[in-house]
Amino acid sequence: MNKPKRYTITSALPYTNGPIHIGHLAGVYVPADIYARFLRLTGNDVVFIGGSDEHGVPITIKAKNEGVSPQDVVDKYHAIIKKSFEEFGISFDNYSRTSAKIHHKTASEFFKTLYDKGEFIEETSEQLYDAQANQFLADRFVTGTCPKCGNEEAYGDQCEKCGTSLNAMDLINPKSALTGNVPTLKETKHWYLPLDRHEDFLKEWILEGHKKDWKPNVYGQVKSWIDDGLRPRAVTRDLDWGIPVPVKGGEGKVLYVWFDAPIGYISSTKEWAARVGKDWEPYWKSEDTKLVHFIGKDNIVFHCIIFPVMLKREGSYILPENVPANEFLNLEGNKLSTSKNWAVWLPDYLLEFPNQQDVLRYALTANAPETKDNDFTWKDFQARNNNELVAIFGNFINRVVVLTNKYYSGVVPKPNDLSSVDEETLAAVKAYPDVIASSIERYRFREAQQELMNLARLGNKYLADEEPWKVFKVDEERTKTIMYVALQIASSLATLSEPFLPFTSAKLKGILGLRHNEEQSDVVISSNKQIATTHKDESSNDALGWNDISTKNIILPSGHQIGDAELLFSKIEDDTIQFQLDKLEASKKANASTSSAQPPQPQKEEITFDDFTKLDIRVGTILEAEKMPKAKKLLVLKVDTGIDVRTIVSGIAESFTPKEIIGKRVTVLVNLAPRELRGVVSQGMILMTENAEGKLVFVNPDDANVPNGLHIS
Ligand code: B3M
Ligand code: ZN
Repeated sequence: MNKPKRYTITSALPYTNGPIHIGHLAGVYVPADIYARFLRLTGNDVVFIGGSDEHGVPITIKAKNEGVSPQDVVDKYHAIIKKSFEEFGISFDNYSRTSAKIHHKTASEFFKTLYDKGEFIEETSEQLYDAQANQFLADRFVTGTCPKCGNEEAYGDQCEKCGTSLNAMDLINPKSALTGNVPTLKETKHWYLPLDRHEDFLKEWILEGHKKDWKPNVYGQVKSWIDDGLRPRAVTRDLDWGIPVPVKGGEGKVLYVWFDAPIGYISSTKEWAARVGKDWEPYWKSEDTKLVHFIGKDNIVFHCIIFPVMLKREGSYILPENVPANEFLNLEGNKLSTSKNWAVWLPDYLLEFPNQQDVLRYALTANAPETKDNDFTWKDFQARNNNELVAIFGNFINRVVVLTNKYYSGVVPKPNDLSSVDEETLAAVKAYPDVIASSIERYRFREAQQELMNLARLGNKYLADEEPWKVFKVDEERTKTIMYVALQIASSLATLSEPFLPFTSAKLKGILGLRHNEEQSDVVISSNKQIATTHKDESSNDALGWNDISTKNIILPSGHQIGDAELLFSKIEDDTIQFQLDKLEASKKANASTSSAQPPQPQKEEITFDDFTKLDIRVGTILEAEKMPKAKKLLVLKVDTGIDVRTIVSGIAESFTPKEIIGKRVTVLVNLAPRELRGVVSQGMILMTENAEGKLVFVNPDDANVPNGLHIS
């Protein structure tokens, strides 16, 4: 086994403009967590860093759309994201946020250091401007055609289709994302990081130094950018949300979000170190620390080119040892999309699948987009659970625990002479820690998890071949040996599953009466309920470590008392899966109708709760309907409101015949002041909206044809 090392593991800081979904989990957080847990279990000094990315245009746009301040947006989503990570068992040592004071200070000082060293170019030039919105257009404020691949929806800082990093001025046919206007040009001053000056460094460090150990997808992207020639990159923006530019002439400007966000890893490390009483500097500045960034493929340029150049030019930092970026995860054949609600959201999953964190972790790792884009389907999720976790892992453990309780009241029996099959089986078990470790160390988490399942398969096969339930009837002594061997496999699984299935591992250790090393995991079990806690740093004594599985002669000694059987996994039924598929189908319908309808009208002026309670809205039934004489649009209705039967004149005659609406259930505003229309007093109003074709319909949100956001009038 390798000598223990110091590791700084970072995971991309999610933008706080929405909750976490399975794409984030599969691409970044699950692999990073497996890696961090594994390294802790193998005795390394690990800090696993996370935090929220709270600056940048996506936040500002979200705030504008919701009519709230950017601070409101980040507060809301930071809390949601942080909580869902905790519940999902992502074992961050620290989860910070880029609006934190310590981050503003760290990022500001970093900029200042580079500025003082003359690392920036200061330049005034014409930039895209939206005169109507009174706003310079960079990053996601502007879209246009990518000059490299022709994608018409490229952003001002990056084309998500081909991954190219762009400057807003590079876009062909740029369009303001705020107003849809064609931008004009206006002069402004910015500071640029001259990446072109650092090509030699990047070539030597990555193209020569990391050709072998970086993933081909990462290496390939980086190589193609360097081969294309790098250009200076603006690191400041004309925005009012972000970290103020801390130098003269920077008034009213902020740091580019991709300048400050990666520094967030450093600030979060500082926050952690201060909390646990450690020195943060070795984790970022000592040559014997391994720095590893877990990210999605759209973040490669920032982590492999821009941030390393910043670190290098600052002068006192180490560079990443690896950046194992993943490709993208799709959902049921379509690209994940926050705006189209085409996603499986983590907070929803946690509510709808209580105590089943490990099932999602397992399915995402089994299908991880490590080398190419991959697809998540609910059917696959169900199959992974039912055919693998339940049928292989769970089944093996259950048989071992049930039989041990049945034959020996839960006491591990004393083995007799081992047969050659026993010897081979135990030798095979001992090989697993190294096999799995070797995959994890090469960032092949799918392969590693498959090996873990192979260990469970080995256990199942051993039981199926040795048939202790039959042997018990004829040879009790031999049965003891078989059960002893099977129990060794079960305890190995309890330990080796920890990085992948932390909740299951903790539960299984509980069942087997194994000590759960809290330093190695942050999951505790209390009376069947699974809770994620922040892990403690006090080490405990006799918990089984990763390497003990290969080095210890006896993993679970004879005489040791185990607990009662408890199911580790349960079958997921078809209707559970159908419910999820129906939810996605509903998103699809909502999208189809929203895109064909007019864009939603802006929200009206805010009202107080008291204003709202003044409205008396009831459900009613139309009892009678007839045309108002000489009025094309009006119908005279008799409506049962539950309080009374009243007359309401409604302007819906062009959309409905009287006949088709008799008996219809409707929503009625009953306390609207009576109005006389052509001599008939109307006592209330039926609430209506328009469907995708612009036809008037009754308010009935179950009607899939009614898009969200339409005015009720
Ligand atoms: N917030 C981008 C993203 O969520 C960005 C990552 C920052 S890592 C320093 O895709
Ligand atoms: Zn492109």
